[in-house]
Amino acid sequence: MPVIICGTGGHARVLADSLIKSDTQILGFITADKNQKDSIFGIEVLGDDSYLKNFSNEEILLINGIGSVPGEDRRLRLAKKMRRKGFSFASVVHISAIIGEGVKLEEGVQIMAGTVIQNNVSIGVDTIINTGALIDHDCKIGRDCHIAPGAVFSGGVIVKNGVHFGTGTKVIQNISVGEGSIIAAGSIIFRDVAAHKKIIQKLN
Ligand code: JB3
Repeated sequence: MPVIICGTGGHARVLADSLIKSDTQILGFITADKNQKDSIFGIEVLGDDSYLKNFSNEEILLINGIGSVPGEDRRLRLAKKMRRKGFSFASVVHISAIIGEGVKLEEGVQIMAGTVIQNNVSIGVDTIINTGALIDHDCKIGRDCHIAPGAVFSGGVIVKNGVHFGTGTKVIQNISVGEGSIIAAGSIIFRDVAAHKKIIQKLN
């Protein structure tokens, strides 16, 4: 099915690039940014979310092009609003991603360029595995997580919903991370993290 990308910022452009490379038909972008120019990579910016009234949810899939940033819920709000209207979100997997046997990707997952997802990993709804992240065997990652660029997970890491791992985070094997926690960029995680914790640098 053709797709419409919601958002016109950096995250949306990274997704558009990936979709172009996999020959997905992109009908255009919709955005909340009134100053957005008319096209991106030669693809039309169609207007705001009201443009979707021209489509039934059986004709198109959406791409959630709003990035996930700690403390902001714009991405989640958009996902909820569009699903309430009956739309579904396509998953995006960059052609350069290496995906192992038995990997399970739920609706709306976004796997960026240069990632490696080893065998038997599962990734929940709308989670982003950003550029160059490495997720080793048997990791279970919940929904609405963001694994930022360059993060590295060893095998068997269990991550509940809504967790943010900052750029370059490293997680040793068999660690569990509770719902809604935020792990700052560059952290090294070698003990379990409870729900709703903020981890800066290291756990000692
Ligand atoms: O660090 C990396 C690699 N990526 C970051 C990403 C995960 O998150 C990136 O550096 C940014 O920190 C952030 O990317 P994003 O979301 O592209 O940031 P920003 O430049 O703020 O763009 C947000 C876009 O969402 C804008 O184009 C807004 O107009 C659009 N937007 C916000 N609310 C919306 C809505 N678009 C639609 N269609 N509907 C909305 O409700």
